[in-house]
Amino acid sequence: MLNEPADAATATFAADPAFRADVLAGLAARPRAIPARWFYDRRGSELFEQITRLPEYYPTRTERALLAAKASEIAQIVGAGRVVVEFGSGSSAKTPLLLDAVAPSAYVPIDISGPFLRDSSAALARAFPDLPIHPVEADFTRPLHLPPEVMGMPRLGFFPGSTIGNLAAPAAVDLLRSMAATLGEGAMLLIGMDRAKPVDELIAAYDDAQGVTAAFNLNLLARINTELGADIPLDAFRHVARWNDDESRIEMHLEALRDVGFAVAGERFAIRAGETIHTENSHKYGPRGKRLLLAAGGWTVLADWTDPAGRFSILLAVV
Ligand code: AVI
Repeated sequence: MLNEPADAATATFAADPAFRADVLAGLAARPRAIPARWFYDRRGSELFEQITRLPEYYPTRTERALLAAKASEIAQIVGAGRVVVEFGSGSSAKTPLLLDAVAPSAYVPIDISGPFLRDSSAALARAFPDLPIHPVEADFTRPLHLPPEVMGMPRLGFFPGSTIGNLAAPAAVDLLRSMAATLGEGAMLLIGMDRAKPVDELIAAYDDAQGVTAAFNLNLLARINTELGADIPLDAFRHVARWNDDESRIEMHLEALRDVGFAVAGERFAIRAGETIHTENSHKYGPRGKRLLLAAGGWTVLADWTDPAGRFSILLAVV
């Protein structure tokens, strides 16, 4: 059933116009696709934190162990006294490991979510009372000015989690170039990149037995309903994770289980049974692909560390 017009109007008015535009354009496109960045409302961020602790989701724990194992090697190359600039810092869960290792002169977490940024900065300030922390609430995908307090200081960018993998190559290259512009001449970048591996391991990581990833994917539809005055029946869709070998990526989709019609912000859509809405790409890299991507983004690789099982890599690069 459609929402009352008054409800729809109120919800539409309060919604982020970029969210509204992406959803309406994405549902009208063929194939239908909505950018993955809209997963992360409060509930979506909570579900993602749960995903990082799932037994099947190897990236977070593998990257953390690798960072801990290579901390002193990283510190040797980076040297002390750089400003650590973390892109999309979120809960800053891996940050203490790096801050302990590289003895930075300051820490600049950048995140689009103000509340998240304030909470994680406060927690880090308690753990590192002598470290100057300058949070920046901003969209890190565009070049931005760092706080005046860190002007002229050498920088180390930190971009863990293989978040780069959520972008197709052209957007990933743009982001790497934008990071180089933000960090400036002589900067270094420490970046996590997930590796290609057997398909069954990948599918398990993106379609876990407890259904947390399914809830994360379906939460996008719940968010559309709440924020855009929509009436999408959630039970008409199921979570699908599939491997796209040509593109070397896991894709997440929401597949219609039956023919379904609904309205979003007053516009009507009809989706046939079996049709999907593509909601996320998570690219997995081979040894050369990682370096090529960084090179295209203006970065020269100085070091490339991989865990013993070959699941995940951390690369250090210089601009
Ligand atoms: C944030 N990003 C790196 C995660 C990934 O693995 O691509 C998002 C995610 N999607 C499903 N599970 C985790």
